[in-house]
Amino acid sequence: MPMIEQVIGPSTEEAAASILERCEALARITDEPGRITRGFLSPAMAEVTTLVARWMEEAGLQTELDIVGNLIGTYPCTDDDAPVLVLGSHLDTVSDAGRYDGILGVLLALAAVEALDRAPLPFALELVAFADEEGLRYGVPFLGSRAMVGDLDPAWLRRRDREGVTMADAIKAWGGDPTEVRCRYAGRRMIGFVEAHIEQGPVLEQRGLPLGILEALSGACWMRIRFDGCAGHAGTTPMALRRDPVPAAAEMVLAVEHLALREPDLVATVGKMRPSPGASNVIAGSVEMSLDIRHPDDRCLARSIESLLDNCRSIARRRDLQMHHEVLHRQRGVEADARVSALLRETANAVGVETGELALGAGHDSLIMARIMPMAMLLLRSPGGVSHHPDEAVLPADVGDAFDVLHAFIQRLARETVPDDRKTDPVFIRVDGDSGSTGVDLDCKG
Ligand code: HGY
Ligand code: MN
Ligand code: MN
Repeated sequence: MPMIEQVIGPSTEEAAASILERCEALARITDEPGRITRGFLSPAMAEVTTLVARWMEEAGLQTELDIVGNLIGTYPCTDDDAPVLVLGSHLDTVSDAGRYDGILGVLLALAAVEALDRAPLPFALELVAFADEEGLRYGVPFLGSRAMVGDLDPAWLRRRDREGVTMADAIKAWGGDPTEVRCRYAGRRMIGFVEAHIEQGPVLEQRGLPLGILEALSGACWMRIRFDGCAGHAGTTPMALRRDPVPAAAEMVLAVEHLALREPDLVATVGKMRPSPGASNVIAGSVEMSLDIRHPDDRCLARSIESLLDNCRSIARRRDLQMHHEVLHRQRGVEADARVSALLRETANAVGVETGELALGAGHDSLIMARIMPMAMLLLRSPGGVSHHPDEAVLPADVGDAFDVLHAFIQRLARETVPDDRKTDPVFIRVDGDSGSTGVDLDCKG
């Protein structure tokens, strides 16, 4: 297999400018005029997916959409059993989002692949643009990557969006088949999944670093909690006779804050709260809240969840209310793969880019892809630490650095990936069967 020659691609500045232009082009495509919002299988998602697919094809990739709308660009490779490197991130957004969360990771990877200029690689390379990471439409995250690893909870298919459309019907209406969910990489040999993503926090900026290499991602739990009381007339119902769930919810929100302030590294957020029936002159009959709670250590996360639920039960008893809760998403924390991360770090050093190591509280598709293959993340500095907000930003120079590192990483991997008979390959694993679990390391460097 001819080794990859040094391909003269765009300059770092040209690449960064082109990537940021494309981020702007995608930012103009939204389901909510005036702000950036793209939900699972929405019209805006269809439009950005079509545009990114065109860019992928112009870069020489073969494109396809899987059954939940993930866009996959496959780099030409003649060997069907070649080990696979997967790059990418997500194209969907939260509501009123920034321009870079997810999108920048897809476009950085695309630019790095484009710069290869169709040079042959000794491994297969797939660029994935996930259809849903944020969980905006159905309240549960990572639909794209979960479907890709063959782990989409069938109960989730019955979840309804605000218009009452089930996830299964949304997938069918889009042209997919929700019964077809299976691990895309079963039986394949995997090098790993490498995701470039903005840090979304203040650490790299505080340390004066342009890029970081992920150490670990926090575990998380998304819950729905509901207090049921008794609706009534706001004017005629004496205070002493009320069973009003809204003050109970207020107590619970403060309890969430107190617990997270007390417990180091715990973060907990009530992002949604909806009294029902939701009229100003009606005492609510019930109030439903979201709870997003995260911690790097899973035992501490489990303890914190139980402590909060106990607190909710005692609030409900004291106020003569009913309390119900449903765990929507529960994900243990994950460590980045040491070998792939080392290759990323060494590559950054070799191209003269300083990096730091950091653990993240944000959830990423890497959490899910790590279930079936080695995972590593390249993080970009977030000026002001702002994300999930229109003021989300990146520095063009950092985008240029990330492009250089990703491009050089692919080239370095190509140089180090030699035919199996010499067994000096970087780590490859084979994904076995439907479980999507990983097989035994075929071989790896010391
Ligand atoms: O919620 C998260 O951390 C990610 O942005 N989906
Ligand atoms: Mn996000
Ligand atoms: Mn993201």
